[in-house]
Amino acid sequence: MNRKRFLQLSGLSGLLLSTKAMGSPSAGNQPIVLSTWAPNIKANKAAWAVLSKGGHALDAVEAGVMIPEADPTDNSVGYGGLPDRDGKVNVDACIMNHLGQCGSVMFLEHILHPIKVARLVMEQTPHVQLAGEGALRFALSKGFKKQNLLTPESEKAWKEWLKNSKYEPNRTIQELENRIQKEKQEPWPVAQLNHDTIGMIALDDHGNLSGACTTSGMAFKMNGRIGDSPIIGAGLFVDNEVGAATATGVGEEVVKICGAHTIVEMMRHGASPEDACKEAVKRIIKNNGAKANTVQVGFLAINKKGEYGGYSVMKNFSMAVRTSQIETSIETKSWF
Ligand code: SD4
Repeated sequence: MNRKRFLQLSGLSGLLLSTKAMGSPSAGNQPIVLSTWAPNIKANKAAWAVLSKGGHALDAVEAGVMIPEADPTDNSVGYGGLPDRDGKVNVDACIMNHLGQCGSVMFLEHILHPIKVARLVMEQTPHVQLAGEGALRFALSKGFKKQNLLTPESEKAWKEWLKNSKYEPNRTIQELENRIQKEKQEPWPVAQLNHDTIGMIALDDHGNLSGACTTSGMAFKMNGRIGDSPIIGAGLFVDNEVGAATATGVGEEVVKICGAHTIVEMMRHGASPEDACKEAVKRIIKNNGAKANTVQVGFLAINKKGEYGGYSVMKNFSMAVRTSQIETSIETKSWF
């Protein structure tokens, strides 16, 4: 099932365990997990299995994002991800814990769970980032097996794309709306989907925050292109004194404003999670002038108290939330 379709259905299937408004705190040190995009209710479930037993946020986010990484119907993360313009699926991922430790892999091929490799970079190397061939060699040395991440459906979508070979990550609101309508009628992968990375942030009942972000990147990107998702401070940032933030969308725009770090710093100075995300969105709007209403970027944040929020440039961005009281998805506010 494609993501936008799921989003429409998830409004029906979201479980409201009690009435809670977006942005309300989880009580005390009540755990919470927040993910980009409604379909990631499924990923939250895996994270919640860890958090609800008193487990650590780091283990929760790792377990959570492994769900879309292994899902062949998720065309923007891991296995089944749409390839670059050379037909190669290469993935980016990063992870960050409550101690400020972090690890990332980028431009990595053939590995089903890049998030696990990113965690090993954090835990078992003196480095923060490994890329390409070196990242692959490191993964293989740790026992990961090479795997073909290109599914027949993704290959078909790529061949379809080659007919025009137009790289168009930006869309007007009307084009986005049309795409959603089209997806209702035609099964994936007829439409070219984008912007569906999973960024997941969590607070555990020890009061610690962690986050993870994983993606196959923008569909039909140039070979070698790296987005925001594996960049600490862009696609993900965690400061255990303050909060955590993550991003999805056109990575170049997120990198230009150090998105996740900017949001955490806003929260440090007193902004609510939603307002901090909105401020980051405003910077993207400013950078893009008249084109701003074609650039989709969505941000999510949690603060140390468990308050959460999100904001996006254009509408149709959603977050999946799980606490002891709610399991649902919420469309965030947007600029346009
Ligand atoms: C990137 N931010 O590589 C990612 C793209 C994305 O769903 O969010 N795709 O720029």
